[in-house]
Amino acid sequence: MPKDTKNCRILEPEFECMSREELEALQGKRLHETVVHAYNNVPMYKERMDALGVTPDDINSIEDITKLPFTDKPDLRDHFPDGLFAVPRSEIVRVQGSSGTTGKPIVSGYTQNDIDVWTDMVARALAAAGCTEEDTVQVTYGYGLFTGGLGIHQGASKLGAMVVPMSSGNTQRQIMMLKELGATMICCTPSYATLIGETVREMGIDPSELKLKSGCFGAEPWTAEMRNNLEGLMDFNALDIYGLTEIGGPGVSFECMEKCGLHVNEDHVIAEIINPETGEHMPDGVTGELVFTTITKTGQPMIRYRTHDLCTITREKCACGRTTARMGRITGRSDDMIIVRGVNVFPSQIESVIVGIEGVAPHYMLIVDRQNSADTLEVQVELKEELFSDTVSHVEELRNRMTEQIKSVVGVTAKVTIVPPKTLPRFEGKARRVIDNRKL
Ligand code: DLL
Repeated sequence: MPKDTKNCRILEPEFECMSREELEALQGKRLHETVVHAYNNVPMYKERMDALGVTPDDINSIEDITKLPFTDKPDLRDHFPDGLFAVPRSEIVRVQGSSGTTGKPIVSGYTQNDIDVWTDMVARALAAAGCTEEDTVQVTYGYGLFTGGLGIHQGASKLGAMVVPMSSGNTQRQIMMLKELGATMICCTPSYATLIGETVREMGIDPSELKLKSGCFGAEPWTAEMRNNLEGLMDFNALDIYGLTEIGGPGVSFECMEKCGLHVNEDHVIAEIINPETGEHMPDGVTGELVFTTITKTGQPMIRYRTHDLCTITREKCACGRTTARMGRITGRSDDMIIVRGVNVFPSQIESVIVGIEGVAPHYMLIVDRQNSADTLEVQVELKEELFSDTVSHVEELRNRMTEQIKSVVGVTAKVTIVPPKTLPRFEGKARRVIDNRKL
């Protein structure tokens, strides 16, 4: 794999490579300003702080952040659509949203300042993936309320790249455009990128006929094994990009070519890792729930927003030169965790087993059910075409191997079902791989 990493750029070294002391001083100052703004303009924050006996004057450095109350998704639903706006509606220039899994969407209001900040964060991410004005970026995230399409579009435009605003779907057409317009970068969910990569191969196109050199993939959890598989399919650098509507969309953090964690744009957000049960801070390197506080967002500032995403954080300097904190891959969401016979199971654990096995396609579904009061977990996997017609004993051997590995990684015995090639669902946006029939 010719992984050309020389184009990795640090767009704003004055912020991305600050010393920790300078960065924390800047964060403390911006945190204070944000808390003053939120306290004075959003009744929910004032009520919550008053209830804890905290005033904006108590918040002067990042250590003070633990004095502040948490915010969570139900707060956004309860104040839907504009109850958390901190400026008059006339100053809001955009809302973005996410569908969520239940009921009302989550929306966030952006001022022009917020759009500019977000654009800068995405531009940093794309630059780290090698993007310059010479590049053509095919944006295959959905456009609309979802932040993926417009977010990447804005960041790529800021860098002067040529944008191909495809939105998601219509895989054959995506590939035709990739070929004809010679995109050098593609941005979409990792599951959709995998489908595009497989379709490229099926169409008999050698990836070297495309000009793709890298892509920024996110909006859903994916594993290191999934990256290896994708890079093998497409012969490019597959980088992770993370974000959420409430905090500003994609670009909250991003991978550089070192591929060892996602750099948090710490001059715009403060990241904490907490114990999801107790709310206490966790030390660096220990997995916990990510919590973000925006420190430059004016339209709808978020204070200690609980993402429910689980990962670690390190503050060691990266070999790329950036000094910003790095998140490990998201290993799951605390609310996506399935509990099977009392054992916590994250879909990413199962993905790492399946995608690591030769001959098994990187597509799967997890079906949880309850029979005679006992939970059951079925893992449906596809074999690649060339193995499907293989000897029964070989297929049986693969099934046993997967069952054993799942048992040893997750601690639960799953029923592994092998289904014919191309029969499991494919996803053009975020993949939904768990079906829980237990109606708990
Ligand atoms: O998914 C924003 C985004 C768009 C990020 C494009 C990256 C690329 P939401 O729809 O609000 O926003 O969903 C946010 O998606 O809390 C995570 O659970 C998950 N997520 C986002 N990026 C990643 C990632 C966008 N790189 C929720 N790895 C977040 C794992 C991710 N999970």
